[in-house]
Amino acid sequence: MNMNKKTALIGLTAGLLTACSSVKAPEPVYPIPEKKQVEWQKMEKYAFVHFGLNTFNDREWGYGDSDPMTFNPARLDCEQWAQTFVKAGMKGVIFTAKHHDGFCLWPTQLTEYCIRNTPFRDGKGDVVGELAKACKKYGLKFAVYLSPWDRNRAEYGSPEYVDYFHAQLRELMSNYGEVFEVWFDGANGGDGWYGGAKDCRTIDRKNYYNYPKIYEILDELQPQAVVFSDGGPGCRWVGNENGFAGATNWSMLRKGEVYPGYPKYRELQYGHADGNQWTAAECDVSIRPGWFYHPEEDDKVKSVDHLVDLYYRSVGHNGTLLLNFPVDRNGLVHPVDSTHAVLLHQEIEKQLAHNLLAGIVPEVSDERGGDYSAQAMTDDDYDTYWATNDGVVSADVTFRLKGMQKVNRMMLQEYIPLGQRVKSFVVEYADGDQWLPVALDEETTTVGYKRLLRFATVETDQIRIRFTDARGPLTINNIEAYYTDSAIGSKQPSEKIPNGFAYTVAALNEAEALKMADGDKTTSAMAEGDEIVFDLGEVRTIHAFHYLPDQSEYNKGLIKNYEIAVGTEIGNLSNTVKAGEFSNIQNNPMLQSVFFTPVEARYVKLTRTKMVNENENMQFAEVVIE
Ligand SMILES: [Ca+2]
Ligand SMILES: [Ca+2]
Repeated sequence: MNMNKKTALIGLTAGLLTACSSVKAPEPVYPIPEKKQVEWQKMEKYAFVHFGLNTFNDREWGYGDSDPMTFNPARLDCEQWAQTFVKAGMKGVIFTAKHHDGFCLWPTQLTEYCIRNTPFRDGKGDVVGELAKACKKYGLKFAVYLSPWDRNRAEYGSPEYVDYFHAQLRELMSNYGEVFEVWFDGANGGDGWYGGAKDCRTIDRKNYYNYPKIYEILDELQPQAVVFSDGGPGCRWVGNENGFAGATNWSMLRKGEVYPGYPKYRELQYGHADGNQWTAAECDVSIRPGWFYHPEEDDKVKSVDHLVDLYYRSVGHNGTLLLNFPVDRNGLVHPVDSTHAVLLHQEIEKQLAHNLLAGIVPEVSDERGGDYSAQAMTDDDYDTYWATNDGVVSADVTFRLKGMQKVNRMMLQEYIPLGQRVKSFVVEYADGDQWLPVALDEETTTVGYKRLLRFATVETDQIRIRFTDARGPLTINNIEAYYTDSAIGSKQPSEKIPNGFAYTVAALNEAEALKMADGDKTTSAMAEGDEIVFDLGEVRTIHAFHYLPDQSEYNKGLIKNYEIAVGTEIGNLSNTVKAGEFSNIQNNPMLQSVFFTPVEARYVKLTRTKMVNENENMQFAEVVIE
């Protein structure tokens, strides 16, 4: 435990200098990350490369029968990849050494289905080796993806294949220097060529590959590597391939619960609040629609705007961003892809360039003191943090700015080596003599390694963060604030109606209910009584309720105060997830969005506790539950 040693050392040094400043560090709140997991998270964004036989056969998942003779990139240049990634601010790269088709991009001695039997460099090529070398030269970390599923191998499904896979891992881990991560894909078993059998094979996803043995091999050969799989153990899949984590995102999972192909994978966006194993989220996404190169996707590369938004919702949601580049048939990163990736990096650098809080010592409502004082939040040192006293799980942090300033971005970090703690917080700004919350369109619950907030611009001379609940004393190591006039990737409270789950409303006939779910702002549904219950048809994980009031000239049936309760059974809707006021709805009846801690529910009950006009029935132009 390097951490404890270091803490002890700090305590000792302080004790020698002045006896009174030797304040004890807060106890860890378990689970805590291993040191290598903290180092991994600090990488923040790194590249993925999908390249192989699929690239030359226009496939996403090769069946295992593509002819190795088709693999022949004319201008393969791993230095071009590495230079691109460095310019795009990436700290490393993960390469598909073997995808599901079983084809190996290094000269393995364990199968003939590999780069030795291609025309590329007369069968003497080694893409894994070339990339490892280029990474070293350009200061990038290197890692590999090795598919457990193998649609080429005749023995797939039998114990012999597992021996083959372990030997393959051992070979790959022995010859290319240190890797920072090993990526095991959750897609496993199904149709394949399987040595010509062309059949369908299912495996026991939990036990077939003998993962304990795999971890043993990795501990022996690459102890610093973080192991990716759907449920970790090193880091986890985020539950989608769109590149974002939930705004609420715990870096923990309940040990042993999640396995490759876990059916409740959507939970992985949020983690398990009561998890007992540190397994932070990695957000994988391709810069194009597909993971492998397809020429018809040259004009479908994700826009810079889209990529910037994803950055805020991955790195800024306590995850890492793993951005995939489908290397093309020449063996190069396509120029459109590299341009967009570099612009993403430059845009983030620009938006978060001038920290308005640098060096300002905030006022705090509680302080442990000693090394754990308020100035540790703005000293630009990752390893110093402000902490509250034992037993204090809520506190206010108030920054007095240098005069009136525009602000619309914030960064918060808690000191994860001691565990993830913050459960909820509110960001406010001073407006004259009152404090108002900033307007943002996501919940402010967890912080973790890093939380980035985008909100409607405020002009103020004071910013206050109210930490309202935590799993232990607060340990905040960094807070920053910014203003940007760039609209790129800005996700501020929008007029756009989001997409949500389908629902029915028992109290309304079908035609009336449809009016609040037709995406048409001009049609409204009316509901009598004090409450309305939405049935999602099945249990879903939900985190938001959006209400677009009647948009007609008279804005009928405006709800002023509300209560939202949820449940899995119609008879028990007692779990109130949020109650409050739709502020200023009378003057500005725009989309009202209520965000809450993600919860499993089938039924959502909205209760009107106050109407703008008490004699009117509730009206809804649209209701979206997501
Ligand atoms: Ca600090
Ligand atoms: Ca409508």
